Amino acid sequence: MTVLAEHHAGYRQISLNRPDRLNALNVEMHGALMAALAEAEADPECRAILLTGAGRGFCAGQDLGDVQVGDGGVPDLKAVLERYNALVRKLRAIEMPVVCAVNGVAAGAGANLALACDIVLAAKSANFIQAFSRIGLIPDCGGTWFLPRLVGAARARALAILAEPLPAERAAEWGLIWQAVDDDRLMETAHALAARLAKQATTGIAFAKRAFDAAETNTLDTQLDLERDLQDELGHTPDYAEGVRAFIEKRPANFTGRR
Ligand code: LHQ
Repeated sequence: MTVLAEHHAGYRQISLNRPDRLNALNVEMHGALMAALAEAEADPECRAILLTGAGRGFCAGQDLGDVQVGDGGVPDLKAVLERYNALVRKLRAIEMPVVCAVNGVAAGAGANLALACDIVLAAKSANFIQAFSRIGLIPDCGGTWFLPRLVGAARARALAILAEPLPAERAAEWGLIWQAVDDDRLMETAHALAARLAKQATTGIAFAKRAFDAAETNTLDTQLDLERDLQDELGHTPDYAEGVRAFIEKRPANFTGRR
């Protein structure tokens, strides 16, 4: 099984599982990961996802043994990239929060898959490596889009060109990720976060994801209209009514995530 899915109360842990290859992605793993995300999406009880890697690495990107290169063969990177693009689109569009627990090295497409998630935690010993330039490629999997937005143009370009490992703590200082966590506390921190998110008003979180992504190309004027429309829709959800009631009654809200 190249991807493992564990069910927890309210959320699923999805683990990349080719530890002897540092969870490098091959065709089978792409299929398994997309299927695990689709199953989580179809399960009404599942309101958050925790993505991580088995073993000492998070993900070393594309399995370089699984792409045709050289020897007169024409590498079909387009087909490979279509799979990554579908994954990134799914992670951004999935209507629930995705927590990524980067348990070890995240290289190439593995680094940028993590950045496509909503809240990224990393073990202090983990590194992010935009490894692409080492093999003559550019950051893909959304890298050229995510990096400058997260850390600014100067750092984005140097990360991409130099392909030097960026340690988790510096990644957090730079705003590439949310938090660097002591190695032995990473998974308990990530589980606590996923469990907490699964009890939040998750439709609101899904709409916030949509709004942030739309804001990347919208004018302020258009974005204000979008916020008005999304807020209006959220105003009709049971979670909004419950949130306001709970505030007035000075008690914790009991959210369901239902529309
Ligand atoms: C691997 C890999 C790997 C296979 C470690 N593949 N086996 C999209 C479209 C099309 C084409 C190309 O790419 C893309 C997007 C991309 O992701 S491009 C970037 C691809 N990834 C890389 O270039 C990273 C390659 N890996 C590394 O540089 C190192 O493994 C890192 C820095 C991640 C970790 O180094 P170490 O901690 O020293 O571990 P290691 O190198 O010894 O790796 C452990 C094993 O995993 C080893 O196998 P072995 O049989 O010797 O134990 C590696 O060969 C294998 N492995 N990454 N991407």
